[in-house]
Amino acid sequence: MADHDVVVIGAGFAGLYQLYALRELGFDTKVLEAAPDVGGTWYHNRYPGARCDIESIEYSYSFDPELEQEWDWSERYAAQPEILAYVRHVADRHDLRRDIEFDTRVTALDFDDTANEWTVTTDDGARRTARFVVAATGCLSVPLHPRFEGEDEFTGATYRTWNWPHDGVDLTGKRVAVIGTGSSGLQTITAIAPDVAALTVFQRTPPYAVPARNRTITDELAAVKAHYPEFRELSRLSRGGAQCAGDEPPFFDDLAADDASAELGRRWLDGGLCYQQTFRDLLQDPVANELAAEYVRTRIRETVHDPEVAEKLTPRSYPIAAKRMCVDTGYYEVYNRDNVALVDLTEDPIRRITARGVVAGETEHEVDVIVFATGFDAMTGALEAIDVRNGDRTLRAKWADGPRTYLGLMSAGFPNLFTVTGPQSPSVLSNMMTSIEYHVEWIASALAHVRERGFARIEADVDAEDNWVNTTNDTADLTLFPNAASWYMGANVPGKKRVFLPFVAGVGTYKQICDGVAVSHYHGFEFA
Ligand code: FAD
Ligand code: N01
Repeated sequence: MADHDVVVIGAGFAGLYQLYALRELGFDTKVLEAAPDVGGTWYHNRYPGARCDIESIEYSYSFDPELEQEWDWSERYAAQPEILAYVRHVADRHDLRRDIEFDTRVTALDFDDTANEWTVTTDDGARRTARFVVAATGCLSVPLHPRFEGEDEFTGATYRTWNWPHDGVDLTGKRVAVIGTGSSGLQTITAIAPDVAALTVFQRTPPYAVPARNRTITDELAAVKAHYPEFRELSRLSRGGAQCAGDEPPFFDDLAADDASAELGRRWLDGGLCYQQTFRDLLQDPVANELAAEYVRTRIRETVHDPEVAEKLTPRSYPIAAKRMCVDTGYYEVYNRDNVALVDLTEDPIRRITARGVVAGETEHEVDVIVFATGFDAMTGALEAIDVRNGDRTLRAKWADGPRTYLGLMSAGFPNLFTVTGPQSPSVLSNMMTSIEYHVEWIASALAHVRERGFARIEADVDAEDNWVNTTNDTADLTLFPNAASWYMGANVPGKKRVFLPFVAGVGTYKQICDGVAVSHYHGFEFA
């Protein structure tokens, strides 16, 4: 008899809700979490300026209608402390901590093909068994830290956005370098620029950033609360798991040239990631994409006073939104400050770090502090960090040429192991809360089905998986996503196979497929 019905790995938004959902169904569930507390992303990423870029009204749980009514988000995009407070509140409200073991990292999962159970090994050497395992390990939970020559010689302080000191850091009057200009870098740069003595930004690829137009949302929130269930249902059926001003975007070719520009202007003024949904085919039609990209480039030129700096900040080498777009509050304006300098690493690559600072090209930039905002081994990193085995088979070997899953939920050959927002599901291309809740509920229903029928195992069928892998790759190939060296493609991790990782056809479509699979007796899954 296994120690637990289910072991869930991770106590971020996904793991917490999975625990709640399985507990409701009477499964004996244990959550193992490497960190000392709940929150996942929002526990770890405490850098200055950290906040969500999906609107808080949408980036929140829907499973608890009373919580939905009681919780008041202060801003359109809540800051990290508020989101962490929310996660903690949910954990307390549902007494979730009693089934969570903190400071406990899962290092290995071993499947016993005869007993149909997993042995879960943790970093303290303990082992426990579970009939099922749910990996809620996060898509952006394994930080990437490229090693720069000489890093250990640096005599100043170094910080990483993904594990910023909990008591904060006083950067007042310091000379600071920030390496990396993705979402984490942008938020950090914008937040610290007014306080530091000098800020040097090391940029390898300029991002496309759209204004957040953050604001307090008392009235908006009240209006949504009046019909939250209907609001959530629309999000679940939408493409991105969140709504964009409630309308269906037009196809680019259906618009006259002036109307297309006007639409971009409207989205720009609304602010936020809906900009990338100005045209339904913005990521399929290169002409539409270029128009949307050029619109942003023009805004950069208008905002940044020094034309040379503006040019360096202007993204040209990849389609807009093919890398994750950034949502900013005054990012480009930062470069009009006298205390901010931009180093373009395509002209002057980082050669080494010295005792005094960062050498890029021929110049040594002397600083007191270096902030690394260099990203994550996304989507597969956390799963592949665990030694997952079934006899001679390992997940790492199976995924060496890219992940292979059925629906992003299971991988053939590894029965009774589910992933929440796994590769080949919409996950990072969506409002993650919508995708997390959908997966958690789907997995809970599947486990209830297994139990009701008296089965001991559920496993993805190889043919179904092959079809799904082909579908996800083929649909991605119809888009402009593969034209960017992005973390969606695994391109930011040296040696990682370049394969487009998420399912591109949208949350609503994906839900219809997975709902259909479930009602057709879990077509494509084998039970024993
Ligand atoms: P996580 O929050 O990553 O939690 C996974 C947990 O698993 C972590 O606590 C980790 O410690 C634990 N874990 C991993 N491996 C192991 C192991 N082997 N053993 C034990 N524990 C383990 N998404 C959006 O949709 N909107 C946003 O605005 C948004 N903003 C973001 C901002 C930042 C700074 C980052 C980094 C990501 C953001 N994301 C956003 C994505 C975000 O990761 C998800 O929205 C969401 O928080 C993921 O929740 P999760 O529970 O799936 O994973
Ligand atoms: O990471 P990133 P992130 N030398 O990979 C650069 C979510 N998120 O943590 O683009 C020099 O985007 C790298 O350069 P390049 C969101 O989904 C959301 O910022 O690879 N530079 C890039 O500029 C996001 O997409 C929010 O050429 C190096 C940067 O480091 C995801 O998390 C906030 C380098 C990494 O950017 C990841 O964002 C934060 C090197 N060796 C995160 N290696 C919100 O706003 C890497 N870089 C909600």
